[in-house]
Amino acid sequence: MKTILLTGFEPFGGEPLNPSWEAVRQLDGQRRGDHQIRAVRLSCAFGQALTELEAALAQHQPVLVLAVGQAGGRSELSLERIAINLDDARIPDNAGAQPIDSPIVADGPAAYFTTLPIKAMVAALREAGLPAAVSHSAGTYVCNHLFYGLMHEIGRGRPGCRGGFLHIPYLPEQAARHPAGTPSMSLSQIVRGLEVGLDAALHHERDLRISGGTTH
Ligand code: PCA
Repeated sequence: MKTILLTGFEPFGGEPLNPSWEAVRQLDGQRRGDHQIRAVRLSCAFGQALTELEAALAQHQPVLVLAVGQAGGRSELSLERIAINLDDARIPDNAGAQPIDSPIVADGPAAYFTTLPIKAMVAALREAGLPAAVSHSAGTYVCNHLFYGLMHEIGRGRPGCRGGFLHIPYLPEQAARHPAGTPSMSLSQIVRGLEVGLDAALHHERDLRISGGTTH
């Protein structure tokens, strides 16, 4: 049976939990069609997260990887289009490292694009009543680092594997501890979003030609 690898992160930045791990862990062991889902929890640490990802890729040999991370303050499920070759940490990671303006892969390309059909995924999510959008920046912290490393690793020797990154909002219980107006999404909606998004990714070998662009 083919494997889908989902990754989530441990908590960081003083949060008691990370919704990315809380969501992906619920799908561990489940099936989507003829694919089996495996969920792995990664450290929120530059370098270490990639080492753990590479071990999971070697162990599970997935045909599809969806890495997931918390993007506190965002209100939608954000399908990331592009990973850039840059670490610039606003806060130290969980190992205390705070790289500033460092390349992730020396001599690597400036950026990689996702190989998931993100437009089709966004369309399916919105059809299912879940707010979703294409995002053109995964930031410059550990999530972008992991996304870039994932696409670099796939490009180096995993031709049958497609990969991408999903940023998700805070859970309501997290938003309740932040200033009024901070957006959130329930865990059940995020988990449903993962299911709908994965089904769309499995269904669409090629992406839809519909606009997901922005003017700013
Ligand atoms: N979000 C952080 C790193 C881990 C996570 O869940 C980010 O967006 O970079």
